[in-house]
Amino acid sequence: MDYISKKPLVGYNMIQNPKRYTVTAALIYANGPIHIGHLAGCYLPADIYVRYLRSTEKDVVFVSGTDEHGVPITIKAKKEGITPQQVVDKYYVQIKDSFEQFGISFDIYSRTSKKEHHDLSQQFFKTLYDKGVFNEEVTEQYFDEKANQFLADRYIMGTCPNCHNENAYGDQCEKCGSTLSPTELINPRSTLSGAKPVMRKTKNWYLPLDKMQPQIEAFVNSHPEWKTNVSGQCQSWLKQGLQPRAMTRDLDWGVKVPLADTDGKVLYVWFDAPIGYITFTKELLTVDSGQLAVKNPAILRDSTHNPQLTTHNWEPYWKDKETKLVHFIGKDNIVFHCIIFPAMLMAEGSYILPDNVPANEFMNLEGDKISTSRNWAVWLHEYLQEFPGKQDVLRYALCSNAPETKDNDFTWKDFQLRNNSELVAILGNFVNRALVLTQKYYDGKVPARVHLTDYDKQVLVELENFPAKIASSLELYRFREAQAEMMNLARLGNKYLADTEPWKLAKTDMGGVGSILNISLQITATLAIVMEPFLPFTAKRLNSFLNLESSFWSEAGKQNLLKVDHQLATPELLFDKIEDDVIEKQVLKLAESKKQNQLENTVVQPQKENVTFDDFQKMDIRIATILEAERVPKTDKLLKLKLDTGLDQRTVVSGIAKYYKPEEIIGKQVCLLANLAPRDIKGITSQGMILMAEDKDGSLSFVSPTVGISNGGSVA
Ligand code: B3M
Ligand code: ZN
Repeated sequence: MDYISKKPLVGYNMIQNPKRYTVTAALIYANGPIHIGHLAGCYLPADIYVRYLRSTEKDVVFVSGTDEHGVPITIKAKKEGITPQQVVDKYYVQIKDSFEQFGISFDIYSRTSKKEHHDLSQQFFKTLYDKGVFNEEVTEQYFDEKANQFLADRYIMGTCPNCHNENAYGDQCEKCGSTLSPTELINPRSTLSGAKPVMRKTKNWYLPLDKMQPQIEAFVNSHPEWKTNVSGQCQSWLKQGLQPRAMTRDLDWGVKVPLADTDGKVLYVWFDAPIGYITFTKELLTVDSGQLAVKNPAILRDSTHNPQLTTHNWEPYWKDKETKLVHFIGKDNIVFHCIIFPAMLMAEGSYILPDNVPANEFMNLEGDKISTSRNWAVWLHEYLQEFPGKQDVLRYALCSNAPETKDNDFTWKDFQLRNNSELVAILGNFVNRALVLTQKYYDGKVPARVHLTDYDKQVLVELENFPAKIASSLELYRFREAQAEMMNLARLGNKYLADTEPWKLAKTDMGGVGSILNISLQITATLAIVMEPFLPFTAKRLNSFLNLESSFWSEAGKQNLLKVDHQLATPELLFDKIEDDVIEKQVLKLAESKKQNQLENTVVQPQKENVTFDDFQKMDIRIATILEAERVPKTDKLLKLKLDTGLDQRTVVSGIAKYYKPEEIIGKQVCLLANLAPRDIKGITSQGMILMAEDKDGSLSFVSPTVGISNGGSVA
């Protein structure tokens, strides 16, 4: 295995002054719409980071797309009764649209079902195969005889050997987070037919992670700067000892294995998906009708200066050691991006390895894990309909609470508070006061700084320091901290206006007013730059109020970002208050969804033990009519009923008060278990029991004859 020994064991350390950046965001499965958890966990931090890099004029490509292979897609297709291709076509469009609407500014958003991607993945596989990297092994795998199919990954479920969760998948236990292989499951069952699978022989190709462990360990250990949640997971994997992992599967949906006699076999989805990052970069930077689609000014500048662009332009982004490769993902994808994909890249030999993998933990919703199957989520496409134009509010609330170091919780109350007490009361309020006062006293023209107090000078110094503070948090992937610092700049402005009260000073010292407003406007102009990564839509509006083209980060903090006499446009409010009823509606919607789900998931009670006919015969069930009904005092469940049973008139206490009002049920015919031994209930002797039908949610309804029957008629 000389491809292993030739590699140096050190030398992967963090890149200091990268020439360019390749930033990727996880390729989400195209099997459903996306929700706030996706945004908070991966796409929002990635977008903030990339927008910041573009603002600092870095050469960066931002690459993502949908993962259109793997069992999650075929399972969805089966569930919806459509083909896998129809599933991915439908969700690709919806997912792409949601990202666009939220301003996630990918340079390319592509899909793994494209031919170019199949070609590159096959070529990658073939290179490893030709180098002799894989172990070719015939093993026994689970096979579903009913469905006539091997059971890879999510086609098989069983009990997790680590935490005993009975619903662990063949590739992963979602409860304890451990990664599994199907043969480790206790009591395996097929998710296709429910059948107990049998073992059948099949050939697959394994990546020998065990043999590569020293090299992978050296790579991981050369990155002590990685986030602790990321290094923690890597170390625990390495400690357990890496195992060879099959890079092929017996399935018919995916990238075909590029070897002879491999019908019915495809590449493992976690083999082809990360290669998608490379394919999409290639697609982006391949000149098509002379135009590059990138959003980055640095790359665009190069491309206009260099009309000789060739199809090899993508290569530096994946092959030059001075490129910083950063993968944004959620925590469930850590092992694939920190161990398995790097191992593939090492074995291939011509690519760079990730410099950082700033994975987030999970975002919960109102104290409960977000779940697609339980419909416990805030869906982005629904949010857009219900809060049109408020994308930045959600971006802000999610970033404020981003699960950067531990799982965190999104609540609608917090969302409202972030909007009303921060965006409206601090940022919006400051900007609005600065702009409106300038309209009022100076017809919207930037006034000069005439004379400066010590306070004014101090504020200018603080202003100058802000961009670097925000930038250093961003460089360390601390997005919450960075955004909070941005808000502190607005706080500084707010306090400055409150302390200096230019509206009062206007009566005595217009020179002072000019200085204060000039400084406030310089703060506002810096805000427009430093808020852009977090609040891109708001930054755009603010620039239009300031009558400015957007500026680069290097301009931020400067004292004369706005020149004296520069004409401002008429301002509007940046944010507006979100009222209680709007929030209540959302909370109610979630409660509804929970209720619905509980209903759907209530299982029908299993059948009781058998009884003999004689046992049944012992029960004397009669038709009776309710003559009187009243509530039993001091209880909320019980009604005291007087019944005509045909045999006698008697009293029965029944727990139906939640479902029936006394006056509604007089005259109603019911079934009575007449020979139940009398019991004392709340001091009343109850002679028998009324038969009730119970629904899934516990609600009760009488079991009554459909036509009138004489009282005392027996039920058998
Ligand atoms: N599709 C898992 C997911 O959607 C997987 C990510 C691939 S990233 C290369 O969470
Ligand atoms: Zn488990």
